[in-house]
Amino acid sequence: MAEVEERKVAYDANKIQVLEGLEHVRRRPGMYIGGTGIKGLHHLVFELVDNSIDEVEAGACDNIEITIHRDNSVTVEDNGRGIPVDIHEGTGKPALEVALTMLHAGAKFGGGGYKVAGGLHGVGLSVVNALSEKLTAEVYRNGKIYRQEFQRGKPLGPMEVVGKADHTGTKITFHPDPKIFEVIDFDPSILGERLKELSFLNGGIKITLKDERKGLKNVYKQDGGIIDFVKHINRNRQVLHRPIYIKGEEDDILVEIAIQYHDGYVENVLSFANNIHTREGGTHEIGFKTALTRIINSYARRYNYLKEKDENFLGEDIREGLTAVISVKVLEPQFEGQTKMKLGNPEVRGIIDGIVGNFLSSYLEENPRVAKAIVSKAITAARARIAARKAKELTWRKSALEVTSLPGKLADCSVKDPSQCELFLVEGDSAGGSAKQGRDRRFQAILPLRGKILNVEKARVDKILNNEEIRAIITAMGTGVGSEFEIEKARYHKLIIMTDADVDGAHIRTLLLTFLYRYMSPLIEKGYVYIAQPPLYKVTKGKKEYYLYNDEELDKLLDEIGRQGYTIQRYKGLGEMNPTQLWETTMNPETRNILNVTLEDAQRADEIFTILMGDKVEPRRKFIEAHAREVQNLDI
Ligand code: 0RA
Repeated sequence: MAEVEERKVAYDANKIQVLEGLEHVRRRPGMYIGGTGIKGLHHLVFELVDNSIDEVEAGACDNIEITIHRDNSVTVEDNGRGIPVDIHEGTGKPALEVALTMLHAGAKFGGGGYKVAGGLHGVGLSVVNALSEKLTAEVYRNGKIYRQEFQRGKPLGPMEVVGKADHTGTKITFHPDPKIFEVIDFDPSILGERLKELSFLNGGIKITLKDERKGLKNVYKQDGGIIDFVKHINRNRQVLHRPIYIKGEEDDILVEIAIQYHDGYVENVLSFANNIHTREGGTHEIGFKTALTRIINSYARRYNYLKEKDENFLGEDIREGLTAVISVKVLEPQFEGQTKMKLGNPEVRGIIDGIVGNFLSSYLEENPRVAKAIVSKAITAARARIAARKAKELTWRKSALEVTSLPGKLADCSVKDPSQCELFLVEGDSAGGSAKQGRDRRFQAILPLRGKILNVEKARVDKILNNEEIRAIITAMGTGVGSEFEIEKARYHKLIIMTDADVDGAHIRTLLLTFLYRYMSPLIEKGYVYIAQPPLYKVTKGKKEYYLYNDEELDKLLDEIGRQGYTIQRYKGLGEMNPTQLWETTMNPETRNILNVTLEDAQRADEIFTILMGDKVEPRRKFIEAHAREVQNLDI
C-alpha cells in the first residue's frame, strides 16, 4: 500500500514537473534556443536535424530531407529507426508522446551514443514542440505509420496508426508559434551553411534542402567527408600535397583529422566536437597542435633541416599555410568558454596528441617529399618571423625618438574615452579633407588612406608591417597586430571604413577587411568594425534635396514626387560631396546608417581577395567572368 502510494506521489510530481517544463520553455525560450529572433527560429530546424544526425552516428540513417513549405512550416524527415512507439514505463504513454512532451525525455531514450546536443542534451524534440503552434510527428516502424498531432506542446489526441510503412524513419512537421517568434521567415542560406558543414562531417549521408516558396532544391553530400572539407576550403589555393587523413579511437573517443598545406600564409584550423563547431578551440585542438609542432621539429632535427645552433620552430611557423579539420566524438562533451564553443574534456588532449603523433611520424618517414615541403615552409616562416621582430624593434626605436608616435595624417578627436570614439578610414585625400572639415571633432577621428594599399596576400608579414598605410592604421588604433594584438589598447571602439561607392572603393574595402580579418580579427569579433553607407544619388526638386542610398529608394522617391521637374546627381565618389553634405548623409550618428561587419563578412572578403590576388589563374578567371560588370575597372 505504502509502495503504491509512494509511486503515485512520484508520478504526480513527475507530471507537474513536465507541465512546468514545457511552460518554462514557452516562458523563457531564450534559455533553450538562444532567443526568439531569426537565430532562434532557425535553431528549431537544427534541433530536429541534430536528432536525425544522432541516428546517423548510430549507423542507422543516411538520408535527411528538410523542406520549407509555403506557409513557413518546416518538415524534417529521416530514414533512421524511427522514434520508439512502445509504451513507456512510468507514464503509460507511447515513447513518441513522451519524447515530444517531456523536457528531459531525450537522454533516457537515446541509450548513450555520441549525442550532438550542444547544450540541449536531447531535449530538442520537446522544445521544438513547445514552441510550435502546431506539430505533426509521423513514425515509420514495425511496418506501420504512426501519427500524433500537437498544439503548443500538448497532444491534440492519442498516437494513432494511420497506414502501412515499407521503410523506417521519422518525419516531423512544425509551424513555429507566432506568439513566440518575432519573424517567421526561414532563410535557406542560413540552413544551407550548417547542412553543408554536417554533410562534410558525416561523409556519405545525403541531406536535401527544399524550399517550396522558391522552388529551390539543394543536395549536400560529401562522400570524402572531412577530406573533402579541407579540399573545399583550399579550393582556390595552390596546395602542396594531397590531404593527409588521420583516424583513431581510444577510450570511446573518436578522432578524425584531415590536413593539407597550401602555398599561402594563412592558418585555418577548424575543430568540431560532436559535430559542433568549437570556434574557441579546446583540448582537441591543443592536442593536435602540440603533436604537430613536436613531430615536425623532431623530423627537421633528424634530417638536419634544423642545425644544432638553430632554435626549434614555433607552432605558428609550422601552421603557416595549414588547413586542418579536426572532428572528435566524445561521450560526455564539456563545452566551456564565453560562448560555450570550447571543448573542455581534459582526457581528450593526450589521446589526440598520441594518435596524431604516432600517425604523423610514420607518415613523414614514408612521404619524404611532403615532409620536405612542410619543413621548408616552416623554415621560411621562422625566418620571416625573426625578420618581422627585427623590423618591429627598429620601428619601436624609431618611434621612441620621434615626439609623437601617431601618424601625421591622422586628424585625431579630442575625447579620450575609446568607447566614445570613432576612427574613419577614408579613401583619398580629397574625401579625407571633406571628412576632416565635416566631422564632429570631439569624438570623430579621420585617417585618409592614399593610393592602393599593398597586396596583403602576396606580401610577407615583415613587408606588411612596413607598409605606410597599414602602419598608420595600426598605430592609430594602438592595438598592435597578429599574436601581439591587444584589444584593451584600442583607441577607438568604432573603426569605420568609408570608401567610394564604385568598384575601386569596393576593392579597397575588400583589401582593408582582408587585412583586418587576418591581422586584427578581435576588432571584428568585438563588433568594432563598420562600413559607412554614403548615398548613391541626390535628387533636387525645387528647393528640396533628397539623398538616396540605393536604386529602390530612388524609384520610390520618384514615384512619390512625380517623374518630372527634378535633377538627379549620381555620386561616384565621396569627393563630390561638400563637408556639410558628407556629415549629414554619412557621418552624423543621428542620421547615418552604418553596417556592422561580422566575422563572416570579413571571411567572405578574404575569400574574394584570395581569388583576385592569389596565384591561381583559373578561379580568378571564373570570378572575373562571373562578376564582369563589377570588376571591369579593377586594376589587377
Ligand atoms: C530513441 C531511440 C531510438 C531512436 C530514436 C530515439 C530516434 C529519434 C529521432 C528523432 C528524429 N529522428 C529520430 N530517429 C530516431 C532507437 C530505437 C531503436 O532501437 O530502434
